[in-house]
Amino acid sequence: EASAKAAAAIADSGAPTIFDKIIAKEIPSTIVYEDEKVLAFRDINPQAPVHVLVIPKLRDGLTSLGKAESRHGEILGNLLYAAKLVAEKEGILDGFRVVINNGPTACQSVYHLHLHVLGGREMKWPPG
Ligand code: DGP
Repeated sequence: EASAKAAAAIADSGAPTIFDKIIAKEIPSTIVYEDEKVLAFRDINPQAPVHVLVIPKLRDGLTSLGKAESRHGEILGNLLYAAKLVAEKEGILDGFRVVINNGPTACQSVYHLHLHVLGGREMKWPPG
């Protein structure tokens, strides 16, 4: 736990992540939606039949949601709207979940803000 927190503190410093390589298309991914500001691609380790990650192309300091400031309102709105477009495209508008893991205690592993869009099965509440 202590070393996970230390590792997270280093990751949260703003170093490039694997998502930068996915944005640059240096690493392949299965893209579901893309526009000039947002990229959505399938999670490599899916937790539901539909599991898509939605990320801002320009991170602008948003290693995690906990770093959000007032000026990030537009980018945060763009991500949520893109999540809806993904759900629509994937045919899960009637039932889907959007998740943000923030920090090591919530199992955040990549320090480039991302939304998880999950669906295609019955979703339980509360989540684990
Ligand atoms: P989180 O735990 O919220 O930080 O989620 C990070 C997610 O990123 C995790 O569900 C797995 C996914 N992921 C990590 N590396 C890659 C990758 O190289 N490609 C894809 N498609 N997904 C990745």
